[in-house]
Amino acid sequence: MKHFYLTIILACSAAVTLPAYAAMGDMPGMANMGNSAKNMGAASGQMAVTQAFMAQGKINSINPDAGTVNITHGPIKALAWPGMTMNFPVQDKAMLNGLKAGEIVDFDLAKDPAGRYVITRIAPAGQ
Ligand SMILES: [Cu+2]
Repeated sequence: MKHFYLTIILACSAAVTLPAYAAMGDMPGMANMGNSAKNMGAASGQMAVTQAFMAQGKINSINPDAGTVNITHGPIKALAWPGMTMNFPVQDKAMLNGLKAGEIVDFDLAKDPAGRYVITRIAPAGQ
């Protein structure tokens, strides 16, 4: 998991960003439109607040049984992630219905209680 190291760094910076992060809690489920760099570092143990990170990528393959989708995504600035190819679990396997390999998609990520980044929304790009 290439993101593990980065996740640790973000967690360590959570203390200084906590006030801004807490303010975001007034808008549960609201997609974070870009200016989230200073709000990142969603601390584990604060799962009452779910922050979504928007991303775009291309589907390489879909695994309905595992509930995962392999995506080559662009950089996700809010998470300080470079572009890469990786498997993402989806929140609900039904979200994979209708998706196709080769499709360009917009998707939202949120950290689950286990610290994994899970896709909470996925749709063809521009929809
Ligand atoms: Cu990635």
